[in-house]
Amino acid sequence: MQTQVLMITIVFMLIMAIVFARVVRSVKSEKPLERIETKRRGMIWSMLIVGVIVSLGSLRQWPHSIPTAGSTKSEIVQVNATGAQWYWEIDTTEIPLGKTVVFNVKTTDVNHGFGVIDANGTLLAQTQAMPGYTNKVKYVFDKPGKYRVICMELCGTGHHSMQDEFTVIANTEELGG
Ligand SMILES: [Cu+2]
Repeated sequence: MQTQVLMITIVFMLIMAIVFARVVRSVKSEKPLERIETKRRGMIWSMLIVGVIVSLGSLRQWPHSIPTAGSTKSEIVQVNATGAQWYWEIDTTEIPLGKTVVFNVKTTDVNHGFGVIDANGTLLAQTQAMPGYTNKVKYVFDKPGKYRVICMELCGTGHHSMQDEFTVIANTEELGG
């Protein structure tokens, strides 16, 4: 998707550059003012129309639905994560590969930032842990291995130690439910 957006942006920028160059050229040539004015109006209208078409075409699919990997409701894995100063409590250490996981994120005290990162430290999913709320974030893990849960909101002196981890396992038969 990012590549598509980049391509659309580049194409659009090229069109704009061509239009700009043509406008500059038409201003330089000493045509009667009226003709230039008509041309300018035509260009503004065509740019508007192109803009509307590109926007409608590219923005219609947004916001993205979260990939559910074809999971039915019973196949969705619920994981409860509770933040507190200064630890995460996650009710499982093993998560199945390729299934939709819903993290139900809570806090027992102050605001925390629930973030799931992979072994390279890339942030994969995040949501806020807020007093009085259960915030949900969905994710489908497509690589087995170790993942870490970190806190993404400065929540006190022990903030940096607010980490936990879980393993994504390919063979879900090993999991006890
Ligand atoms: Cu924190």
